[in-house]
Amino acid sequence: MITVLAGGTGSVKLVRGLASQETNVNVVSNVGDNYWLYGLYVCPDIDTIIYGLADLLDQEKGWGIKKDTFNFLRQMEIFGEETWFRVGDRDAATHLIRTNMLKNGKNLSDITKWMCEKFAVSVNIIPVTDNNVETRITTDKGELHLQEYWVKYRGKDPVEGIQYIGADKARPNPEAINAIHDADMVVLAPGNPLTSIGPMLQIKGIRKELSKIKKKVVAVSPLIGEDAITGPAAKYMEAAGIETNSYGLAKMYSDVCSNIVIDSKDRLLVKKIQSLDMKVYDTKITMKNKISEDALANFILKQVHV
Ligand code: FO1
Repeated sequence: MITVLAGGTGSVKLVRGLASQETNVNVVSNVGDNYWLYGLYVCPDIDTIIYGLADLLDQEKGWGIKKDTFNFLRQMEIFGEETWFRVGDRDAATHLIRTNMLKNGKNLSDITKWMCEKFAVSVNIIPVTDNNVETRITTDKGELHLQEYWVKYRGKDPVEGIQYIGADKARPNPEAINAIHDADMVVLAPGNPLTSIGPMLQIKGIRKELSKIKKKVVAVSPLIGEDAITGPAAKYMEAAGIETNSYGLAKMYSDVCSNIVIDSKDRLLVKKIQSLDMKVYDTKITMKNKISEDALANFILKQVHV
């Protein structure tokens, strides 16, 4: 059994690769970038994994449903609402039904299970917590929700700090704890270490459980050289005072993880990372198509010995 801690568009490709080769896959999903929009509860990381596994994901954008229409959003614009967060019509149905179920007393875990059934997704997707955790980015505009920083202001402003509001009090989902505890291998997906994986590591119970079984934990780097393969990971790492390369990542994860997969182009970092008492594996980590998704998943399943 494999458990993947996942968040963001970088994670879905690896989850897809692993799920195509291993039948028993659990995904513990980040909730820090969940966002309330027009009274609807949007859970981008949960939905991206569900859509990705259901073959509905808009691959080009990395979020939302492929070939979705935007009539609902157009109407909101006519009503004078802000429309920078591009929710498609079919996607809006997901948020609407989720919000209704929450109002009727269901928790996010049960709703996510129900949704997986409706989308015929057999991977078990577990929100890391049913409590509210919100990732906020501090800039000279003040403290912004991650979606405001990244989507509304296009991630342009220098980052002064990152906060995880509610993470210290959040109760880890017991199912997430079990999925970590019982797994043969736990994979920290190549998501953004500060805004996708980071919010989950801030939840004490999750961090503690991972540190107990850290020999079984494998991180997959989202960086090659000093740059993230996609997205603003390097920018956030720099703001957090973390060296922006796979060594910085390894150091950041070193209390919860004993194994790391880095890109072969970063082989020169191997010795330095080994000095952190970590096993280092190198291969091609970019996943541009199904072949490379499967190749990386296969490498993790066959070559990484935990
Ligand atoms: N990302 C964008 O860059 N622009 C958008 O308009 C946008 C809308 C959106 C709607 C639903 C959803 O689930 C995700 C959406 N995303 C959008 C992606 C999201 O901002 C982030 O990529 C994730 O939160 C990072 O994990």
